[in-house]
Amino acid sequence: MRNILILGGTTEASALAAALAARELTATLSYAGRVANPKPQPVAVRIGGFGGVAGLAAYLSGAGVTHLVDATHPFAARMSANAAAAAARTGVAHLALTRPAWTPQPGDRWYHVADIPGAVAALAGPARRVMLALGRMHVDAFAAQPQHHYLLRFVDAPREAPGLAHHHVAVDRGPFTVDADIALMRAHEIDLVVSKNAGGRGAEAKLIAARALGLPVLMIDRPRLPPRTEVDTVAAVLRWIDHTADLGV
Ligand code: 3Y8
Ligand code: NAP
Repeated sequence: MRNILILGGTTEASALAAALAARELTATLSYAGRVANPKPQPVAVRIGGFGGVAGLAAYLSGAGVTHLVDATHPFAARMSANAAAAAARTGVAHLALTRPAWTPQPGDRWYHVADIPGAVAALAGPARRVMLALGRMHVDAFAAQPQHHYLLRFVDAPREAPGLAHHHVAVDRGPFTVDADIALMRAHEIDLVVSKNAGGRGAEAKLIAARALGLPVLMIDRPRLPPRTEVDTVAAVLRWIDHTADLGV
């Protein structure tokens, strides 16, 4: 009896949940609980942390999970590290569903930085109008460069004002569209976009909009993740589930 746990929070996780529901396979999608109203799913949903590696291992055993699919965001490095460790500890079959990193296209003006601190350091210099499309969790780091005007985009309205002297908050959840992102950048006279190299299509609109407007992009490279088997399509996950189930693992 297959019992699949999806670590979710991405477009790919939702697509996998839909495919598993269509095949009437037992599956649960897990959210961290970062936003007020996570997207409804056609499978069971659980919300909240597990309590580190030990908590996840206990959950896997207690819930009789047979397959663990890590479909979290490429920047959710702690969750992915915990998933690999808990799968190794319990022997539960483990696979990552991720998406290829974006690569610069003709007309792109990308400047790569290694991480959030690197992006903050790269913003030293005269005041600019910066679109920080990084969500809510890293905004405070940019207070080290208070000279800029920041356009922030959050999933939920902030409970308290972000610690940036000059900012505007746009409350919106993706997937975003190119036309809307072009209009947003024009309305706020943006001259620089800061982005994680998330990959996928849900956050890509801002890169296409920046290209159309000839704007530079500060691209934050992905954190290192533990070694694991990775696929980048739902079909590959379904084949893996069928194959590992046949092996009785
Ligand atoms: C809670 C669950 C789906 C999933 C949709 C994807 C696409 C739209 C684009 C910009 C970039 C950003 C952010 C982003 C996108 C998808 C995907 C994606 C980027 C939801 C969701 C949860 C979250 C958490 C949220 C983070 C934030 C990051 C906003 C659901 C809507 C910036 C990542 O306010 C907060 O605390 C938000 C926190 C983690 C990163 C951060 O550090 O702030 N995602 N986003 C998940 C949970 O609780 O476990 O409601 O759908 C999901 C999606 N957001 O099923 O359609 O596949 O990634 N999410 C980034 O890429 O840089 C926005 O603004 O251009
Ligand atoms: P993270 O930093 O890697 O994880 C921190 C802790 O949050 C984990 O140790 C775990 O707590 C909990 N957690 C994370 N993802 C979880 C999940 N899917 N289910 C249950 N608990 C989870 O993670 P994050 O970057 O904050 O991401 C949180 C969520 O937002 C994930 O669903 C991720 O896919 C989504 N997301 C993140 C980004 C991003 O930029 N980071 C972008 C888009 C979507 P315990 O240790 O207690 O188990």
